[in-house]
Amino acid sequence: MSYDLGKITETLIQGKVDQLTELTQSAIDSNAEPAKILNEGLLPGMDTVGEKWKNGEMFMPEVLRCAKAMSKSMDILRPKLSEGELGSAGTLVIGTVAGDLHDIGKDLVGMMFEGAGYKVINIGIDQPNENFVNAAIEHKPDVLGMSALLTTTMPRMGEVINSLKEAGIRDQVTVMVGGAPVTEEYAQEIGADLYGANASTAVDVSRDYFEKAKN
Ligand code: B1M
Repeated sequence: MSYDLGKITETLIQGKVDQLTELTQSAIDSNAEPAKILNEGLLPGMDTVGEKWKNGEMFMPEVLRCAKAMSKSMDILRPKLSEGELGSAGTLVIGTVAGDLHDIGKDLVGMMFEGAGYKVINIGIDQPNENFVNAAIEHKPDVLGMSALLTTTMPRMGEVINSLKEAGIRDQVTVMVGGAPVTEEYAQEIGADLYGANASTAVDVSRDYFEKAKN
């Protein structure tokens, strides 16, 4: 049996969910290294999807299909990847703030981070402030991400940041905020480190931040 990582990349970019799942499973059955399938098959595909979306060559429904295809393949790979392989780029904890049930954008952000090599812990929707703080303590993520889609729930993000300060761990985690009503100015006002305008730029902003921090 043989496998073709280029075909995996191409099929992901085309958003063919079932075909990508089959190709991923067949690569596993052919004894391909799971990390190789991820790093040389799926991740380059997700990078291209992010680029195409940013350049206006792809639209939201297509991106969502690609993200779904990626996610299904990750379901096959995840149990076979070691901790180190899965989170080679870092860890993201992400959730939607209390009182807010919107999850499509948050999940897309999570999937794009996963596509960029992050281990992603998605704590879900309508998460009380303390759940973000507890998740930051438990998982020690590189990035703690909060999503809010309602003007009425945006203030929860600043409250979580204050709770992180009170817990004495504010300087141990990079906070990213995003969601349709959230702006760069608002992110600064509440003391977040990073603002993600959309799922693709969220990954870029985070990469740039950690690159700069290294130098
Ligand atoms: Co709601 N809703 N909704 N809704 N809903 C909006 C947000 C609204 C703008 C619609 C409108 O009136 N035009 C409006 C908010 C107004 C405001 O506060 N300014 C609104 C309202 C009012 C409500 C209810 C109050 C309606 C009601 O019941 N009267 C209610 C509230 C429920 C609650 O949360 N407590 C409600 C309910 C719902 C549904 C449950 C029906 C459904 C959600 C389903 C779900 O998520 N599973 C829903 C939907 C679908 C929408 C709209 C139509 C679409 C949201 C969406 O999924 N967009 C939305 C109108 C709109 O935005 N056009 C609307 C696609 C998604 C990919 O984009 O979520 O923006 P988005 O995410 C982007 C970026 O924002 C960014 O990246 C994502 C990908 O590019 N991003 C981040 C998001 N989080 C990020 C985090 C980051 C970084 C980037 O770092 C951590």
